[in-house]
Amino acid sequence: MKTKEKEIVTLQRSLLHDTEKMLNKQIEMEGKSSAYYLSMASWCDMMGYDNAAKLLYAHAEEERQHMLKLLHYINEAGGHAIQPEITGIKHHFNSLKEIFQLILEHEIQVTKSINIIVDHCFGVKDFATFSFMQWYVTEQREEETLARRALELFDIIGEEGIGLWTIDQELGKLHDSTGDA
Ligand code: OFO
Repeated sequence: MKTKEKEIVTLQRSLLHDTEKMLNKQIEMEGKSSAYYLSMASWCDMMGYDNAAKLLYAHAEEERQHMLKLLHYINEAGGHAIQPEITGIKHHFNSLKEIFQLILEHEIQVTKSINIIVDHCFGVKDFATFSFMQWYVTEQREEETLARRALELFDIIGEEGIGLWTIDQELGKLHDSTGDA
């Protein structure tokens, strides 16, 4: 590339290389979340947990939006957002409760990853990305809370008799009350 062209490309970039790499890793994580929740939704659908399935289909769609939001941000900032390879998604689950346990574990990992990016951005004084990432910080708080609320239903209601049916009904209400997953 000629020196002049190089200068222009450098001027167009407002993202540091490290930050771009971290955001691309986060794209992959959000893409995996989307595929993971779609797989869970399909399992719930197949098992007849209609409300859990509805909640998880919506959740999968939301995660895709989280991925796209990052993708657009990177490209707008002069970087190159990479479409991630998604493999190794789990398709079989032991129970409805296991699904929400896995979701909580997964969301805690996502929160950690977001916090690392936020900490990095603050350290390198990339305040634009720091500010952009605040939306994800808030979102993670909500998503962890939702998974915890869902898990509480198993303790409060119990899985015996019509327990699982009732839990599925309550998951539907949880979904309606948050307006998302
Ligand atoms: Fe994207 O918030 Fe969950 O993973």
